Amino acid sequence: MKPHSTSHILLSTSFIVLCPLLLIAGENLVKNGNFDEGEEFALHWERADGLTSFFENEEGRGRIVKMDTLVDRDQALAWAKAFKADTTLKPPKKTPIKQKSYGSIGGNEGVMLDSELIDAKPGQDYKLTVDYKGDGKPFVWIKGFLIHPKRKVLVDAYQTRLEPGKPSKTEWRTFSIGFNPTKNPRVTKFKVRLYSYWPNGLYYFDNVKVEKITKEEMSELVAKRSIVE
Ligand SMILES: [Ca+2]
Repeated sequence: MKPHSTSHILLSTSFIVLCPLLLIAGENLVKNGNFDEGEEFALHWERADGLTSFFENEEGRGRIVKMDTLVDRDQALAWAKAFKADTTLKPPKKTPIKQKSYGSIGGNEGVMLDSELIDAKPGQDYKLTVDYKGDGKPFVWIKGFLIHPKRKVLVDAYQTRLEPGKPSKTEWRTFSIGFNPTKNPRVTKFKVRLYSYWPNGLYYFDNVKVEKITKEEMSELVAKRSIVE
């Protein structure tokens, strides 16, 4: 029996070693996280409205998301409503507004763009990564949902956010956080929300990634994180 026991131990050891490697090379759970899939607009993302949010191309990156928070609030809200009802409408020309005006969408609701829903695996830790450059610090939210038992609609049940530490106005930098949406065990779905607000200006996003990570990676990310969940 002895040789058998030895090989069993060896197999177990290699299994333990391989597991974290497989997880590091984890697939991106955000569909079309680089925004490059799709013709006129990025597939699997909410539609950019052409006044406050845009899908643009940048050399070497393919498609990216740009947000402009220096848009008159009333105009932005009216357009958001019209665009939601009919996405074939042409975006209006921006109403002029002062750079530091609090009457902007950036000084109020902010501008946002959501990913599709992702299934939350119970107990699983995840890493969110995003490339960012722009005039201010955006938030990249993780919004978790439970399904209302009677009404069968999604209900907010978890949220956390990535806030870039030292973003640059002109150079792309990469930022990450760890998160676990099933900290609230009733959460079954989550999504990513790109969000920018103040100061008024331009905010750029690319390569949004959510991947499964090990407990060890999670501990490292939590230790690095300045914002406590
Ligand atoms: Ca891209």
